[in-house]
Amino acid sequence: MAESMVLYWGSGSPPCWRVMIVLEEKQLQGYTQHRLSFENGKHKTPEVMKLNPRGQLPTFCHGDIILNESFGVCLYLENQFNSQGTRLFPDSREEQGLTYQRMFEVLTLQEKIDAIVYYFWKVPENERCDSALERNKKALNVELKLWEGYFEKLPQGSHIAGKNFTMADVMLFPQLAYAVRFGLSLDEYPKLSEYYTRVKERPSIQASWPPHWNECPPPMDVLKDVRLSS
Ligand SMILES: N[C@@H](CCC(=O)N[C@@H](CS)C(=O)NCC(=O)O)C(=O)O
Repeated sequence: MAESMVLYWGSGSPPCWRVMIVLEEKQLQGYTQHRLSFENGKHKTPEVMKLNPRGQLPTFCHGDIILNESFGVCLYLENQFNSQGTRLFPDSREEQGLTYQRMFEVLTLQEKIDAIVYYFWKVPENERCDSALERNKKALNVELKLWEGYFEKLPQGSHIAGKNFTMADVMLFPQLAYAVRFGLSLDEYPKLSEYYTRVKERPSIQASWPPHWNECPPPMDVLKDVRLSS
């Protein structure tokens, strides 16, 4: 089945990583991969633009079906391969509700991380405003404390929506790892830290770990003092 799948992806992109984790969890290894370089603008080639007019990654094809929103791809794969590999939505009403809630909340976490990382990427040094940056760091600290609080209410060793790994973890883990890559220290968030260390070892995460993270040091550590912002 995976032979009729093609994934265009970029290393280190949390949206691409989500899709790759689901492909691993659903035992859909063997799909065709096109790893493209953002630095060289390979995500804007006519081949990609034809599939995704926004020129963004991931872009995914399954036969003649094209999907280029990471949440859409993940939900499609879970529905199409429901009984294969890991079931990513729990049966119980409570855990299912929590899974939906947390997986979409990750978009808020992503927004708060991006507000800082993209600020450094896009705004030239002489145009940066310290107070805006400090405000964004405080907002990220508040957001991380919220996630820390979610784990405090769960039994030790839980995933974000309960005992098992779910679609909410598929969304959360890459975002957390991305923040760590850009300097976030989890020392002030012990539950998140424990979760990060444990889930990092999961086979689907290891198999899809961004290859260039193993090869190159991070280009910046802009999130290093977020925990001190309160
Ligand atoms: N909503 C999309 C966002 C995808 C996205 O933002 N991809 C980034 C990489 S993380 C990208 O391709 N950026 C290049 C660009 O926007 O030109 C999804 O979740 O799949």
